[in-house]
Amino acid sequence: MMRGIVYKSTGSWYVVKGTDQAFYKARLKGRFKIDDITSTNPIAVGDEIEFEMEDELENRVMITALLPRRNYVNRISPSNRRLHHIIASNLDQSLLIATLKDPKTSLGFIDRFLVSCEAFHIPAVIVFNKSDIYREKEMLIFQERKDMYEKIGYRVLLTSMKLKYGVDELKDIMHDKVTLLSGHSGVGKSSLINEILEGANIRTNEVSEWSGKGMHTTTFAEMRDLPSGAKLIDTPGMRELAIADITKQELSHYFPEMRRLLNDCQFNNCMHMNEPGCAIKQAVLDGKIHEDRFISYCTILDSIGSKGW
Ligand SMILES: Nc1nc2c(ncn2[C@@H]2O[C@H](COP(=O)(O)OP(=O)(O)OP(=O)(O)O)[C@@H](O)[C@H]2O)c(=O)[nH]1
Ligand SMILES: [Mg+2]
Ligand SMILES: [Zn+2]
Repeated sequence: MMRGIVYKSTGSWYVVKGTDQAFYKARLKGRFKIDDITSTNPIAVGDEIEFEMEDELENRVMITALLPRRNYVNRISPSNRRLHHIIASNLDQSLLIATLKDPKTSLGFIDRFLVSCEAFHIPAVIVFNKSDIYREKEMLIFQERKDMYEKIGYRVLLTSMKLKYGVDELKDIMHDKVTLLSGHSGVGKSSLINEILEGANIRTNEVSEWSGKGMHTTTFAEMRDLPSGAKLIDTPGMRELAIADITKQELSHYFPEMRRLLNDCQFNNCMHMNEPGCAIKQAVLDGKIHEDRFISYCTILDSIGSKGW
């Protein structure tokens, strides 16, 4: 029996790196026990696993057990809303790669992402990439967003993979850590890894003209080692991020600027909509909570069904 970490998962086969530092192509043992039947994938990138040699000549192995996960991020499966898909596990932080142009990342998407990270207790950093194509208008929006998010405790970066701007700061942030890269298709996640990991040569693609959203170039999540010992996980771009497993009641706990004020609401089950004596709504009126963040809160609240989603 050997131990290792999953570096790539296609759903039907896997790449694992053993503690011997060698890479193996792996599949799941036939009767692999799945405890969590609401997940579409029993094994995800970042998982620590046990495996056995299956074919020594071809370096093929069989995954026999999954070790407990420290944490994970998931999203609702696009094909079945009752199931969720585990994107990656055992993470130290999550970088949201956003863009203000070609394609445009909406504020709503950023806020949903931040809520997910808060719910999973994974620190989040927001990176605005493609600064080289921002004009005055976009730079003003960037400055506004940076102020808004920094005020509530998130780190915000401006980068350009084309001009290699901000790369050192990124390397600094990633040092020693397991970092997940997320964001829409075409924002530059794979370009970022290519830039940080010279010679990585991950396929990237022009953002398609017709949709403005980009064609998916990366199709499966994949982990890469950095010389510093850090690990970076590239993921396929996501168009939509669902909030999995969060109830209406707990949503405001995942907005840091609201969390601080929750005890001041008159009702302890206040959802900050029409209740009297609501400290959150007062803070919005006083300009202490940004209106746009409150709008995101309302939109997400509305999208959560009575069962959590
Ligand atoms: N102008 C400009 N273009 C960039 C920058 N970063 C990436 N690009 C371009 O944006 C396009 C998409 O980049 P990718 O790295 O493939 O994007 P991705 O996020 O990995 O996309 P998916 O794999 O589909 O999720 C490519 O044509 C890149 O060359 C940047 O900082 N500035
Ligand atoms: Mg990619
Ligand atoms: Zn309230």
